[in-house]
Parts: sequence; structure tokens; C-alpha cells
Amino acid sequence: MASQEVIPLNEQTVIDYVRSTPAAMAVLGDSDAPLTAKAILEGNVNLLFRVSNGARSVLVKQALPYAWRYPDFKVPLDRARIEYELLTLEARYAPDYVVRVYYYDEARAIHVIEDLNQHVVMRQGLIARNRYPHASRHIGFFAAHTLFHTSDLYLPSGEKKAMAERFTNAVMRKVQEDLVFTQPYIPHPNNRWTPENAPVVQAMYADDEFRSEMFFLKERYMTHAQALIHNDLHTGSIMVNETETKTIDPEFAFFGPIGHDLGSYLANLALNYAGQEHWSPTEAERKAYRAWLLASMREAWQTFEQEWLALWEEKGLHDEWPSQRFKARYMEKLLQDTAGFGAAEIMRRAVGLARVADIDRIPDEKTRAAAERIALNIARAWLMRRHTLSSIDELLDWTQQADDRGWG
Ligand code: SR1
Ligand code: MG
Repeated sequence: MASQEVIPLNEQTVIDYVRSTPAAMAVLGDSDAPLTAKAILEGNVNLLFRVSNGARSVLVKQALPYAWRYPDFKVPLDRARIEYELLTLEARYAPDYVVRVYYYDEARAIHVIEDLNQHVVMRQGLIARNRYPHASRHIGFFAAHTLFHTSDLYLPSGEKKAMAERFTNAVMRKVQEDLVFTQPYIPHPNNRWTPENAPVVQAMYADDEFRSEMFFLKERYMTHAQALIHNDLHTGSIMVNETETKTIDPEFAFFGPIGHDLGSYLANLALNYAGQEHWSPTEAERKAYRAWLLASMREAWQTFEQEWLALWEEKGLHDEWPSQRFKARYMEKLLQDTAGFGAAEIMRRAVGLARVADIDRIPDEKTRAAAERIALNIARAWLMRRHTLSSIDELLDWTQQADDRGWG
């Protein structure tokens, strides 16, 4: 495990680090060329630098014992080991959809990884209203293949339990328990929203039907060790371009509910849907882009479902789960969980600590408040109506029906 003595890299020292790391220099090629380094400040948790010789580049990612953007959040260095192990596993089951790791330095909690400089952070791409024709299919495939191969449908019982011990990840899980499943539903100093929405948030706090559903979901998140989930699969953890999709950053991974990963992805498309209140310049363009977002949500779920069922048929432990009724109910439950965990992700991004640029960077306060309310209403529908959900199209209908009227 990495030592607790950590000296943060900077734009000078990271160059020395790369020069003294053969695996990094092997990627860069020319050992005589001068190197330049630039900090990348988009994430919340780790230090990240691009080191380049002009022709080629690598990224150097360093874990610190705290989240760099929120230094009060103390997070263990062991998360770097978890990230490395999960990236390795994901590369086995979904190699086209995972960033490449060139080198992992356990002693210093540093990864040297592929510089995805032909890609953009999906969140930024969606804010610019770009369309990525393959991204949702890729994410559906990624989720199905990484989750199925770590579930009890595939792994022998003893193997899965042994694996779960390596991914306890208690502190990182507690961060998400607090930020996603507790703080947004109580008056808490970390929470943030557009001032105009204060009465809406108060009404949400007073809605104990809603809160009780969220706390049932929290308990499920904490106890339902279904598969090894990424646990932070939002559009800031996905790099895209026209043809490729690469997931990054699985440092929050643990054995949790399968619906959480796809739920996070769909939720972040829904947050962008709400943010289009501002980002689309005309009503016609807003309508068209929102329709594309909804179609993308459908494609992510349908790909996931199709891949999952094919894997189950081909590789499942059939003697352990000998019931067709169970199979059908299992898939339905995954969809309902996807909606529930998606709702939690929307809620925490709309009124919690770690907000999203899709809404937060809307300059006009009135429009930002309206986008926030659309997001809250989508979340409320997904959470409260999920128990009867039986098709992805119903979820999309609820999304489209959500308006910007207040809570209650
Ligand atoms: C203190 S960390 C805040 C958020 O950033 C990460 O991406 C996780 O989503 C976490 O909740
Ligand atoms: Mg991250």
C-alpha cells in the first residue's frame, strides 16, 4: 500500500518523474526531446498533469490523502490501488472502452495513463451540444460486460467473496453515502442551489415520502453487493469523440448495486437535458437535442439489457439460478434500480456539494433555477414511480413530462 508521506507533484517535478519512469519514456519515445507539463484541473479528487514532448504525451495522475478541490475530504491513498485493479479488470472485459494504464507506482499512488487528447470530457461535449453517435451503445456494453463478470450470475460464490475483500473501499463509499444519499435531503452546509429555489428545496426536505424512498435506496446502496461497480460513472468520467468512448476514474469502486452505474450515466444525460434550458439557442434546437439525449438513454439501456441477457445465456451459472421468472424479474429490478440510483445522482448534482457544469455554469440565474427545478422534477418522478417501471420508454416519458414547476 502507498506510503502516507506524499509530496504533491507540480508542473516542474512531474517532468522529473516522467524522465525517471521508463514505462512513461517508452510511450514518449524520443528521450532527448524537452518535456513540458500542464496541470489539468477538471477533476475533483486527484492531481492530473499532461506531460508532452511536442509529438507525444502521457497523463500523470497522483492521488493525495485528500480531494484536491475539497481539501477537507480526507480520502485514502489505497483508492489508487483500487483504481488500478479495476482498470485492469475492465480492460479484460471491455478493452475498447477503458483508458490504458502504462504504469502504476504503488509506493507513490501515481498512474501514468493514456492521454486521451483526441477525445473530450463527455460533459463538455454535451454542453456544446455535440452528438456522439456511439457513446451510449459503448457505455451500455461497458456496463453489461464489467458488471456481469463480477456478479453472482457468473462468478462462483467463493471467488466473488474473496474479490469483494479487495474492494472494501470503505472511506470512498462513505464519501458517496454522505454526498449522494444523505446531505442533499437534509439542511446541510455542503448543499448549494440557486437562491430562487430555496422554497423548492425546503418543500423537498419536508416531503418525507420522498426522503424515505431515498433512504431505502441508500440502504440498498450500502448493502446490496451485486457486482463490482464503477460507482462514479457520470459524464465527467467518460472521454468521447465521434467514434470512441473511454471510461476513466474508477477509484470509488466497490461491490454494490448494478443499477447504480447505468443510473449515473442516464442521470447525467438527464442533467444535460435540464441544462439545455440554457445551452440550446432556440426552442427548435432544444427540442431536437433533448430528443437525441432521450434516444441516447434508450440506447444505453437497450444495449445493456441485450448484452446482459446474451452473457447470462452464454456464460451464466445456470444451475445456481434455474428460473425463467427470476430472470425476467431480475431484469425488471435492474431497470427500477437504474431509475432510483439515477434519481439520487440527479438530486445530489442539483442541490448537493458536487454540482455539474451543465446547470451550474448557466449564467442567468432565472434560467439556472428553472433548469435545477426540471432536474429535481425528473429525479422525483424516477425515484417515486420506479416501483412500477417496466420499460425504458416509460422512464423517458417521465423525463419529458417533467417541467420547471416547484416541488409539491
Ligand atoms: C469530495 S469528492 C466529490 C465528488 O467528486 C467525485 O467525482 C465523486 O463523484 C464525489 O462525489
Ligand atoms: Mg473522478
